Amino acid sequence: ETVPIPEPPGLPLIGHITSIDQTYPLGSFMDLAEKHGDIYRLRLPGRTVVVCSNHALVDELCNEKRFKKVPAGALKEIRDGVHDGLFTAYLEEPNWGIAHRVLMPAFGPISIRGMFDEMHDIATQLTMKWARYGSSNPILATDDFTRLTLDTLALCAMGFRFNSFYTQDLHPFIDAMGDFLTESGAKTQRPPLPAWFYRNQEEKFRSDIATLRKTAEEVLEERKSGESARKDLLAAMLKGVDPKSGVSMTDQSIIDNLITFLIAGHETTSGLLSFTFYELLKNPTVYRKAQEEVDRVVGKGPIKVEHMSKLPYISAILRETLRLDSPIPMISVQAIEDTLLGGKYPVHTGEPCVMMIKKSHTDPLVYGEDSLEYKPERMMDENFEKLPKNAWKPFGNGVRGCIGRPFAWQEAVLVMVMLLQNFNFVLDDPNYSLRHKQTLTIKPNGFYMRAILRDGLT
Ligand code: MNH
Repeated sequence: ETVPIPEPPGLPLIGHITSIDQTYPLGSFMDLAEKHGDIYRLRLPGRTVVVCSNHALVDELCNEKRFKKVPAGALKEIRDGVHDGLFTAYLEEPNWGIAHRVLMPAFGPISIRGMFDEMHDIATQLTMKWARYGSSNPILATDDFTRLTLDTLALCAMGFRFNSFYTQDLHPFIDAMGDFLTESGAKTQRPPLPAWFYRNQEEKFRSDIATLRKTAEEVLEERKSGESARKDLLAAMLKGVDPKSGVSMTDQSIIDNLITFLIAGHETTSGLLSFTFYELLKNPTVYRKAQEEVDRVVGKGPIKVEHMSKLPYISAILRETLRLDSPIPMISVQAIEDTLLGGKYPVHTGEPCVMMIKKSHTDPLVYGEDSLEYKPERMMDENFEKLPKNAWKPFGNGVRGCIGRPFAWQEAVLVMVMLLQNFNFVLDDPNYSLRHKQTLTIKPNGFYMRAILRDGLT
């Protein structure tokens, strides 16, 4: 017995596009789930999408025998700039497998530990800035976290310094990347008018892509022309040989992936840090416990790489933030064959389905009646390990899961520790409550805090 997937009422030709808020599509997807339930289908220009919002359905979509990643929505548009780079490739594209196998060791634990000093370098720039800034000036947290994550990635991945903390205007690459990502998102929300209608946007889009590729190419050429002892991601890509095919990555694929790391890694990690500080400031008991852990484990001395694995409460905090506010709240897959979701809802081959993890992460059947509350205790190792399969998916799924997870984790823990160690934070506006801003990812909007130095800087 099959049941058709519920569809909200839509308009002929343009379908449901008017139901989606162009500046905050996630909000519309969430509202539609409230109204139409844990599974519904939308008709958008040129495509349909099935949105799944509870744990049971997301668990099905995580079955890699039945579903596979499809670069949909903004990810598909980003392909114009970075082609079959890791993040945007179709599984079948040979460059995905080559880059995946060449890069996996470079994102492994040993290699990431080797990046600790450079991560620390950039994190120190942040603590210095906030210390000098003084406690009377409001800090737009997300902006400085974005400087931090971009500079960290560029330095650790390819030995390149954007110096975002030292320059008034951001590096042209950063502006180009921001505009490129915004336009990629905007393209998916526009009515399907003839191309000339959007020609100005298209021209800007092309010129931003050119800026991104030119910068990455310069970094690549400089590395190839000199003798560098660096053991970073760029070195891994230049020297690595795919054990399966015996080939190396092409220059084009290296450029695609250099840009990809910056795209995939900076907003996400910046969002994680921003949301975490918001939650700490809204949950004083959690904040106190976090600071106690840092003071007990690290104390007043400099943080060392050995401390990284000894901060269980900080880890639980980051996990709980990613549960409630995943910077990537929706993940797209497609059915490999015609299939039934939930045993009764037919989905046809190739149809895009969305895991709405922002919703499945608060499924009361998994997380209980208090699933909307911020409680890091539920994410301490002993509880975390007992969660049902696929109940926590902020880093995506299976072979297409996040390759940068150990990188992001080390950076986030390091920065949390250094900030809690050195400062007491307060909300600039005690009445501020969370608003979201959507670009490729989700970050807090208008979240200001103040940083009060505890003693001297460590
Ligand atoms: Mn990351 C894939 C979340 C940090 C590089 N990342 C994914 C996916 C999610 C994700 C979700 C799967 C997307 C999809 O299925 O379409 N990533 C995160 C989060 C953080 C993060 C929440 C930080 C917190 N990611 C990083 C960092 C890097 C990075 C840092 C780079 C250094 N991520 C990637 C790449 C992929 C990816 C590359 C694509 C992997 C693949 O498909 O092979």
